[in-house]
Amino acid sequence: MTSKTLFEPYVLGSLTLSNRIVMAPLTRNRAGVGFVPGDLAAQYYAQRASAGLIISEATQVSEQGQGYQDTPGIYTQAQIDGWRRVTGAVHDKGGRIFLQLWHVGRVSHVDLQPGGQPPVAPSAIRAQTKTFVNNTFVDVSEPRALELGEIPGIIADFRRGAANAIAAGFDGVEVHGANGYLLDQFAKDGVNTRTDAYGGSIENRARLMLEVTAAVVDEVGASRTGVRISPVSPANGVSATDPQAQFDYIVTKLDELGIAYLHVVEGATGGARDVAPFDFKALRDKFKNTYIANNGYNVDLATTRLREGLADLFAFGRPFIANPDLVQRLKIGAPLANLNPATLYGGGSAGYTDYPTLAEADRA
Ligand code: 8OZ
Repeated sequence: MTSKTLFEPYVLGSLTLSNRIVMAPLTRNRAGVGFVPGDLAAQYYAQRASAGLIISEATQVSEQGQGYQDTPGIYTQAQIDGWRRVTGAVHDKGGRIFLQLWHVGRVSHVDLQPGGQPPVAPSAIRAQTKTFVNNTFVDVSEPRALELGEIPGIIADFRRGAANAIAAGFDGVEVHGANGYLLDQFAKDGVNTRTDAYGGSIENRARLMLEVTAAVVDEVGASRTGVRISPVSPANGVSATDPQAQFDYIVTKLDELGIAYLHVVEGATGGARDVAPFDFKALRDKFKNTYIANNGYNVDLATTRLREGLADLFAFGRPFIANPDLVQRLKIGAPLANLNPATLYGGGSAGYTDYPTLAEADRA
């Protein structure tokens, strides 16, 4: 045991973070025309710049990669320019920010897809889940299976997204390999029934996530690359018969790529930590760089895990929404404000940039 605390600086690759608390990626559906993040987004992220590291909301790498209304992209010049204002505002406050690179795969709707086409997936299996489109929650559309010849284009989209993110001033990028989106769909056998090089064996199912990560590393460098996984999360209808073997393999290979961090959703995303038996320590032991732990942490649990050497950084998601000064509140043991679920997804400043800090609340 050591006496490390969450509130001390931490060196992540070439960056020094001011503390060990990470703002997890949070989808807020407030991008403007052209899926460009606007001034409110810059204000929202800057308000949360006291996090040791911010990971942006999931950001699609292509039109095809979009699954919900008004989520931002990172494939046009206007999007790069919009994000540059966000990164500038965060850096001006002394914060650090990575962009999360996203392709939703089958979790989409024809109304969001180029030419009204079906969403793409490893296999033509519809997700039992809903998406938010045309201002309402609807069932996702029936997907089609990606052809083998389309896979290089998907990898190229992630590569371009990574390059664009660096051009927009991000400190690095996180590959979204979690929560039942495209890369997690390929990794999990309940959803991937392919018989080519991207399905069947553990190695084949891991291939897309690893090839995408290798391309991103090649583009922006391993020290600016992280990957998020959720081995046992049933999010968006995925399932795996042997997640331990699947993710032991994936993490071994991610370690070989030398990426800066591994970000693990431990349990069901936003739900029970013990949804299924899984040895997360086995992943930690296979990965030598930074391990970011996520899901239902509080200061006590995070500090215990830190001192046991089970994680280096701790990502908090929903608590950051209503507590822009979450780090300070956790540090002094102040009460946390509750978020308003009605303003989570979509809308304007209400429930986005109007949650006060403790000091602002005291003055009011
Ligand atoms: C909530 C609503 C829409 C998307 C994830 C990107 O779960 C998401 C997401 C979360 O990773």
